[in-house]
Amino acid sequence: MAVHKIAVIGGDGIGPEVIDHASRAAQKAAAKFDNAELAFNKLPWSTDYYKQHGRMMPVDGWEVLAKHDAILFGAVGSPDVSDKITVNELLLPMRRKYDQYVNLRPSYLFHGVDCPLKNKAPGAIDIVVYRENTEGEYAPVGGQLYVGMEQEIAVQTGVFTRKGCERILRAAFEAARKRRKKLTSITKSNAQVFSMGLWDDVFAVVRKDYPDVESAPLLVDAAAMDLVRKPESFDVIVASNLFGDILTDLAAAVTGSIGLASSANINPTKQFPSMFEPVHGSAPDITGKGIANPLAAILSAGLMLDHLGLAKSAKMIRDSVAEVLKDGKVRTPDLGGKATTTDMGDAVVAAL
Ligand code: GGG
Repeated sequence: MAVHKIAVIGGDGIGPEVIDHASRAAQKAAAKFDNAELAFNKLPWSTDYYKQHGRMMPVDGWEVLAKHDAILFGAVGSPDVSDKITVNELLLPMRRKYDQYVNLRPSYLFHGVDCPLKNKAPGAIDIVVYRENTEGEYAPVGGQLYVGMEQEIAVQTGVFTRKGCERILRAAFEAARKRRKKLTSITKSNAQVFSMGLWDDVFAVVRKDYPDVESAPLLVDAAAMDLVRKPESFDVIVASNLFGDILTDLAAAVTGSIGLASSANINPTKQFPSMFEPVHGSAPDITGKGIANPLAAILSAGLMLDHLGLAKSAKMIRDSVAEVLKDGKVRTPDLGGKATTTDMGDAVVAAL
């Protein structure tokens, strides 16, 4: 039986609550459908860890993580410690450190989920966003001067490299080729003429290698409007770090709930471990109430199984989630029901 080593970082808030269900669903699927074992290594790195140790992870944290085949991640963020620490000293550096330059975020309108838009049949919305994940607007480049004074200045520099643009665009085109062969490249290059102008230039070069894919550039404001007006017109969307983040929350809303939004932070070379996490954050408002929807985390675990080459179990995770949603008996409050996190986790595990 093949053994895959998985680092599990539940993190903060509802992170540990949902990731436990993702772990057990993935473990059952891998054993049952791919004869594989997942060896979980639970790591307590979180805001609580920071409060005890003064850092989000141990000094040798990166070496520890690198020994795993994949990382399953819950969420970070806490009302009592700044995001400058929680998000910026664990989650974002991980994406850069392990060169997880593809942030793949699917949005699908499942049968049994209420769509806030009128007349949308199940499956009508089926989008994958390829978000650039290591540079762009999230580059940790900038600074502040005259802090707290009237003349205070804050500068944050977006970093766009030819290599960075090219590799995410190529990854997105490859994905489009395997789907409905349609790609939309998002920028705001009419205003951000230097950085996103470079993105457009690279897009114009790369698209020539994919004549079989219908591709077009679109400004981010128009993309936001079209995601509400005609989301079915999108197949693969490729976007910068910030725009990809914003558009995927919007795509999650039009497909029913952020509680269904999964994501994979992929290092395509497999030189370093890839990381799989729900799109949602730590949700302090519902932490400890046992009502968080674990499906985003479970679907993220499915993406992890696929990345590990366990294709049958990955498909069964997705099919089981689809079955539970279609059945409609178990719905967490974000889906209009009263079920608990455990009810939902149990339903998926039973369906597997
Ligand atoms: N599970 C996702 C999570 O913890 N998100 C916190 C957050 O603020 N992430 C920033 C980002 O993904 O761009």
